[in-house]
Amino acid sequence: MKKGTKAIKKQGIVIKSTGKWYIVKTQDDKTFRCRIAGKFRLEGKKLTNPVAVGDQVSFIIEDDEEQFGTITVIDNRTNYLVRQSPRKKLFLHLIAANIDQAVFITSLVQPKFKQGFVDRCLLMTEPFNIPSIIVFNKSDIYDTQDMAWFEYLKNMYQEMGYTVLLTSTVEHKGIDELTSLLIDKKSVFCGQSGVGKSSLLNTIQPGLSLETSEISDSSGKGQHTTTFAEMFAFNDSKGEIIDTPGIKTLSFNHLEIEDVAHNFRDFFVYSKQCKYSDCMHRNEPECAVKEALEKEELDANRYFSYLAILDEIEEQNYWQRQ
Ligand SMILES: Nc1nc2c(ncn2[C@@H]2O[C@H](COP(=O)(O)OP(=O)(O)O)[C@@H](O)[C@H]2O)c(=O)[nH]1
Ligand SMILES: [Mg+2]
Ligand SMILES: [Zn+2]
Repeated sequence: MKKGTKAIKKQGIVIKSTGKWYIVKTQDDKTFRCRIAGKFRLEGKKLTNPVAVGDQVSFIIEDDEEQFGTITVIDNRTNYLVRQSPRKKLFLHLIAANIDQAVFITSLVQPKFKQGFVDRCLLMTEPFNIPSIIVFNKSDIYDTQDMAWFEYLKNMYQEMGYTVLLTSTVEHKGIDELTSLLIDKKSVFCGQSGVGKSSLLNTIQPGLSLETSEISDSSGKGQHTTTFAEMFAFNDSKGEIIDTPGIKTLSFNHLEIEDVAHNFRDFFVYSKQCKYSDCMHRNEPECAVKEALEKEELDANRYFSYLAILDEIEEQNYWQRQ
């Protein structure tokens, strides 16, 4: 701050996070490049990014002309999406904060579908009860078998209370349906790379021109790669969308195995009948979850996702607590 000037405090919302800089937008539509001082923790863990896109913050203007400031307060979050930092194993990474709903983009083919990834995504939204939409993109290249698979998955996730959509940017399928779900909401878009997240965003918001496909052209000019999360107004500000970088693997280092069990909502109907109240549904006797699995009332892949996450967390917590 310039000598002799009085600190001016402002409030705004973080619309972009580069790790080093946070772009904060004020009520009067001005943007400031802000830094943050100090260390921040969440759920007892250090964060690679203390401030997330969607955060409501207060900041001091350091240079009004250059629109540069320092964040001093992060308001309490109504909710957030968090995962293990992909680069620093002991750190958490905030994906987004204060959202109305999450849109998880997947495809059954190109790239090959990973149900475990979807189940991990839902594990991020479940603790806050954030409404989640699962989008199956690239329907134009699904064969009959894929379509039957889609119907199966759709029924399963719908029964659990999630919204499921089938889309194709090539055939403009399901786009209007998706668009209508975004009106007046702040939605975060997540997905593994290659599923068509950027293509979908370009289709629902022409003029956005996000770069698509993994191969960028040689000039590299005017290209927009999603390296950082970024929020933009959708449909003449009838909503907001937070675009996030493609996720390779989704892991959690802030959870206990009980947290996982409590957040698989389809298990919950059965787990009340388990003999032991702390049953983790692995090898315990008289486990109602495993009985439901044997009767095919529960999906086997959901159960495999669950077991994989439990094992991962147990191993991680074991090493961390040594
Ligand atoms: N067949 C088909 N290809 C698509 C569709 N949507 C996107 N793609 C292609 O999938 C590739 C990855 O798309 P992109 O939007 O960059 O995916 P992102 O990594 O999730 O952002 C590109 O080659 C797109 O042209 C679709 O609905 N059908
Ligand atoms: Mg992309
Ligand atoms: Zn059990």
